[in-house]
Amino acid sequence: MSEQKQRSVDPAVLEMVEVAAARSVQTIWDRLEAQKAQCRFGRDGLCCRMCFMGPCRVTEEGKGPQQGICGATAETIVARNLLRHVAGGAAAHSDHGREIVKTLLLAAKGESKAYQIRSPGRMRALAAEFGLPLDGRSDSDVAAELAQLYLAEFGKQDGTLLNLSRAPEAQRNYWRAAGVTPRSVDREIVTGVHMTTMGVDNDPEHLLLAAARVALADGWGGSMIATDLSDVLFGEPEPLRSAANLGVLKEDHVNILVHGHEPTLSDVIAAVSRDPDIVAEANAAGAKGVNLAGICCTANEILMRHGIPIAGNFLQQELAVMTGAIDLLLVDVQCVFPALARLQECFHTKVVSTSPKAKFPGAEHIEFHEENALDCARRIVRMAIESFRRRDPAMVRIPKVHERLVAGFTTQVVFRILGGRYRPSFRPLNDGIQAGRLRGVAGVVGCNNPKFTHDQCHLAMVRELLRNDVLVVQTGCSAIACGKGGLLAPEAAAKYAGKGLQEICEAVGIPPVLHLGACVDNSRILTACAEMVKEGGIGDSFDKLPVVGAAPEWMSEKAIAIGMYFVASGISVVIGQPLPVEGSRVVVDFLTRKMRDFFGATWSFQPDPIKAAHLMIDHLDRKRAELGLPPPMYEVPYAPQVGDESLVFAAAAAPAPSAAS
Ligand code: NFS
Ligand code: SF4
Repeated sequence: MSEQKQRSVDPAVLEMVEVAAARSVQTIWDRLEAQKAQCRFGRDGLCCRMCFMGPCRVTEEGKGPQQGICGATAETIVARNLLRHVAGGAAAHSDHGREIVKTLLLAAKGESKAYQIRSPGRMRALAAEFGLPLDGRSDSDVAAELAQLYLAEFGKQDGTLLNLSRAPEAQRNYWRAAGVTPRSVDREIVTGVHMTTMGVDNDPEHLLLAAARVALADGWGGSMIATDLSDVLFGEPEPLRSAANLGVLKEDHVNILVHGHEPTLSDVIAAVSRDPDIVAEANAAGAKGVNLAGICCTANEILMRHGIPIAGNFLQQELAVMTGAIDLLLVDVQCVFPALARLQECFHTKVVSTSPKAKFPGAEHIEFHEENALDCARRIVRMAIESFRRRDPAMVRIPKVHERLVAGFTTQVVFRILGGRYRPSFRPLNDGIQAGRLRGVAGVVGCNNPKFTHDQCHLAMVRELLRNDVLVVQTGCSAIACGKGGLLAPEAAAKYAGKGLQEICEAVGIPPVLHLGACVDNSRILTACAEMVKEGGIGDSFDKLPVVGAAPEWMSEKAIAIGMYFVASGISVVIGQPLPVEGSRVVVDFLTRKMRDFFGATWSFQPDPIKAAHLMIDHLDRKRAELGLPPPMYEVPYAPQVGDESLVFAAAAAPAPSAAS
């Protein structure tokens, strides 16, 4: 990557990148450059390491071997690799979900002081949904049975996932016909990985349908369980105000940065850091208090439940440490740069890992178990106070950049806000779509990736969608990008939305971009779509709804799993960087065209965020036309793209990589 290409559109990031250079500290962008040209076989999915006769690299084009040593072709290798990625992503979300279920069980049994059932109403609603008896039973009794029921969702050998009952009948029929109805979470992941091992499944379509089944087990299983039970345990989010970007760090406070994904510890840290005796200890060390801020998805979790500000998204994790103001960085699992612990050589920041699943050489490991959560949290906050005493004020450089935002929307909250307290309903949303005031709904989600100018694609895409009267829902690092970019602020509607969307936002009192939470909370998009179908008038299955998804700067296997469960649930998805499948025309064709025959939706790849937004808008307009809905009420000057929603991919036209590259 050339120095010319801008690294970010975020002024706080640009400032810190300069600070890093001045202090000769490496950043992710430097390490990307050090990689030079990346391997094209890997990029296109053509490298196979499934057995150790290999590794093998193949091409479809005859410029090198067309088969691996075992005879596997490009299409088999590409499809197998993709299935493994989906399994990796689904495993991450779902293992997180499992920890939340186990925490619910502890809380129900009264075995941890740190956790209570903060939303018994939601817990009972879930229990009722799955047919558990409620009459005359205590909350803890019901919660214990509910937790056992959910635990079985991971490991049961028979039946299908319980949450599938939330999907419209038509969706379930698609799944049945394609043979992708997920049975249980762990089973699908294990079977998927088994199918990819040497000499098992060779049929690309069969492998890709298995990938859909694994992904569905994530979206409707592991992730949805994580969302529902986090709401039960940590409280149902409510819309609240907060702020995002590095400027939320405070020079005169002990700063603790939480980074990772599981809300179990960060939620307790949030409580402990406000403890009067902890605050007194911080004062004694010369600080005004303890300031907590988050990075990545754990940040989204505590933002929407406690209003705790966000320091930044994925690409800002090491820059936050480079402010010299982070006294302790607490990490658990997922999306944590291994480079972080090494920053301790240059900065006073103490890096503490907590998950039994993730250790970082050089970091202090304080293993966190739900049973000892309070003691563990206190110990960690005290370490932060000690670390503050070692902070060098001369090294502190906090960019004075942050934006105000509103977060904390859930399917239930939207239900209530739209319909009012006495008649909660999705009706006003469906009405808005039917009348053409709203063109449709777009879920814009996913990561940052240093191959793209940081945050630029998220902001450009979302602004273009808003201008065209598309309501945007967000999660993960994309939500953080838009929070920092001012798109989650209350005044964003007046500034960025088209006329129709503005009218809706004013009438029902919502911002034009709804922050739904962390990446596991993409499951909220599924439940919201189910409510839209139930409300009626805009299609009886997801693939008929004017709804579309995007991940413009994705980088994680988790994003592949999410995209796959969206598409397999009937919601077409546009991603920035293509999936690593361009080495096989058969696989590209399946994902971008043939999946429509099975699920009514496809993948598209489009790195340009404006072009991608237009693909999405065209898709929404097409869905509207198919439903017999009127065209959008307000014209926006934008020329629709001609042609199919799936792009013609470079791989289909350009020569395949040669074996020599
Ligand atoms: Ni999602 Fe959240 Fe961010 Fe990407 Fe990583 S933090 S789980 S994977 S980088 S959006
Ligand atoms: Fe090569 Fe086949 Fe082994 Fe893959 S499974 S590494 S293609 S021999």
